[in-house]
Amino acid sequence: TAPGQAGPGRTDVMANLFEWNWASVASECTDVLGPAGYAGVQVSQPADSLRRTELGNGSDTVLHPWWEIYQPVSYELTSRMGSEAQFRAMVKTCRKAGVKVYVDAVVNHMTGQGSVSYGGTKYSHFAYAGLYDASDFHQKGTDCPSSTGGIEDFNNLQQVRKCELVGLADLRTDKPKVRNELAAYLNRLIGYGVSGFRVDAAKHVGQDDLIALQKKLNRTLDGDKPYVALEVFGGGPGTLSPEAFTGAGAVLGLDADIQLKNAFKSYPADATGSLATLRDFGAGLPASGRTLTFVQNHDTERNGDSLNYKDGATNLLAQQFLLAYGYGTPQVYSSFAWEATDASPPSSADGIITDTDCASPAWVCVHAEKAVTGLVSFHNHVGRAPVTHWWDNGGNLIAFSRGKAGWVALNNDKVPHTETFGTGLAAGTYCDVTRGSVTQGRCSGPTVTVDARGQARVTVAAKGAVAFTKADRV
Ligand code: LAG
Ligand code: CA
Repeated sequence: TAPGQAGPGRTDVMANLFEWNWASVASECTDVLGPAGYAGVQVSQPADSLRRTELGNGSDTVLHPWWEIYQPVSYELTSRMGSEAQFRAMVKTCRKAGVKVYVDAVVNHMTGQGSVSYGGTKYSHFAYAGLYDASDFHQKGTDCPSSTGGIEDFNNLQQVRKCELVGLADLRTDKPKVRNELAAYLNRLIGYGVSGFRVDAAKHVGQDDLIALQKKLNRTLDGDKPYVALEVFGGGPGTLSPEAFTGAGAVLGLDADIQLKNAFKSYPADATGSLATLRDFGAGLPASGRTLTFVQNHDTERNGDSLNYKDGATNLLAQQFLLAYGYGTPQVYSSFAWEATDASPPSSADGIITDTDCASPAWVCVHAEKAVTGLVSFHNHVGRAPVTHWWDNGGNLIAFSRGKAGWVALNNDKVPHTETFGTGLAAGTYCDVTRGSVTQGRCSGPTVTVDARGQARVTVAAKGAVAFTKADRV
């Protein structure tokens, strides 16, 4: 099931508040996400995880890197983000604000190191008190054919599924007991009001085990099947490709974010690609209804696959395009600022993540930028109306309508452009939602006048956009 309407006037836009603590997610749902029209929020891996107690080798300088959370040690919900009570309160608060909660679920593996956790779970490698023992994990030789026990060949089906991903203990997801433990964990979250999951390392679980696991899941509090978005990197052959997983869930748009980077900022770094290519955005990619799309996530913002917040106005413009165009279920990523790729989120000395402060340079609240919330509203208003009136200058100025419901122009050049565009909208004066909004019939920002032929003469600022829908008429 695609993530549906969560509240009045909402469609499917999700925010991804990576490594925000539960208290901060809750207040953001009430203060920003709900009012701005977000239908959902993805939150970080909530199960108890590794808490490092010492630094590794010389190049290792961060005690509590962001990736500690990808090493679960039990399904207790005490974590860097808060307590189980805070998690439950957050889900309740978000649902009340009309925002559904989607959880990042790690089902492929348990921790690969350490013996200390945030919640105090007793564990060692392959032995997790009261949960799993060595017989619940794939083993080198018998199950995993690589010499090291790790995945050495990412195009080898057996290695990808049954060897260790970066040394993380690989669960026997084909074993009934393991499936039952995983289903019990996910059903507990569903019982707390969670609406679905981003499935970490889904490629390494495999289609059959993912489908079997989903058969054990309950309906959500809204009576829907949980929405499932599978993390499957592109590049793998056949069975290992994202397209081959769409029968087991939606997939993350991990090729789409590469294409967005290439359109907005191609190699070499100071080149700009061309937005004109986006006329066919989605061509060759998994079906729109089966894809969770984003400009970046926590991996790609660091590994160079995608744009990131350091791209500033270019990043915001790409977010605006994704929300306007209508390929995939759009998700907007907001997290903390970083220099080193393994940096910790703002935390206490012992790794507990502190409250998000969008006014501090330590956090980057892309989802709350007016340029972005204006397009969230646009996306909700135009619904499924088709892309029409496509216009481009062959380079980095594009414009299009969504049926008769809305019109947008985007300029990725470093200079402004003025053109006469066919908007497909009725004659009238419209509020540009990238900079203003309509209250009591007045626009708080600039307006655009559409004439009787549906045409408008518009100046689109350098690295800027203009957008309005038929609901933004003043
Ligand atoms: C994912 N999707 O499939 C996550 O999106 C990605 O962020 C996770 O890797 C990975 N799979 C496992 O859940 C991250 C870091 C890794 C980190 C891992 C586990 O990118 O660097 O590995 O989380 O915390 C770290 C060390 C490794 C070490 C491993 C096991 O960097 O050197 O081998 O821990 O001890
Ligand atoms: Ca596996």
